[in-house]
Amino acid sequence: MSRLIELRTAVLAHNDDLASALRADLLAAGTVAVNLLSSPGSGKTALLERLMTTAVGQGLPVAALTGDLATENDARRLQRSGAPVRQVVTDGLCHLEADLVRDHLSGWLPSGTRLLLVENVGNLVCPASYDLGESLRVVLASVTEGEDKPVKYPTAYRWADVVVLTKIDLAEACAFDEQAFLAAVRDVRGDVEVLRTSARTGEGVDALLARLRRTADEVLGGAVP
Ligand SMILES: Nc1nc2c(ncn2[C@@H]2O[C@H](COP(=O)(O)OP(=O)(O)OP(=O)(O)O)[C@@H](O)[C@H]2O)c(=O)[nH]1
Ligand SMILES: [Mg+2]
Repeated sequence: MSRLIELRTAVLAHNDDLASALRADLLAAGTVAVNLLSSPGSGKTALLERLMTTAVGQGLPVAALTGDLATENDARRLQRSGAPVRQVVTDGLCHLEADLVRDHLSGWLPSGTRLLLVENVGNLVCPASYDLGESLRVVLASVTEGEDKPVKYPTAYRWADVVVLTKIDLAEACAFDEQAFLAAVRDVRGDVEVLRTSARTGEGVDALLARLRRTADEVLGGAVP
């Protein structure tokens, strides 16, 4: 058992080193990466498609990497935004790692990209432990999953910079108790910012994009086009 723990610690430490180097390279190139985590089907791709379509309309240079165990379905959906998108097929791996991200960006990421959106594999457990070189980590939860996910999957929420509640158009139909959800988030992550969105109606998409732009401004130390 202790050998297994040592091995796991070494793997994570190696990933952290690669992620730090990747973050430095991205920032030097004027690119801020955002890592989006959630359980399967929480609405990452649907929200990203709307967000990226809006960003393209505003002239903001965005690009996306999207990770899945199999299929290129999500890349095809995101490409409808008009922005550059690349699928990472993990072949069974339940999360993205920094070297996978680095290798898929190499020779592909268009220069001048300001925001790189990385949709992680749908999973609230493993992705939480892997830094991907991001400057902002966004954890999404949909109203259809119930209110207690933050306390059941605390590791994912503990490292969230922003929490996004998705599918709020369905909240009433699901009898979703938003106050209970917010209390669960607070239990794990204090007063982290929580944004409410619906990819169906578009509610909250502008606010999320503004939040990501603000991070890019702050991290890059200058106005984002
Ligand atoms: N009503 C409603 N449905 C949504 C919304 N966002 C996503 N959906 C639906 O929820 C389902 C899953 O959405 P996806 O965007 O594929 O979720 P995902 O998190 O990317 O899923 P994985 O990549 O498989 O982890 C799809 O049927 C979407 O149409 C929303 O805001 N409102
Ligand atoms: Mg998806």
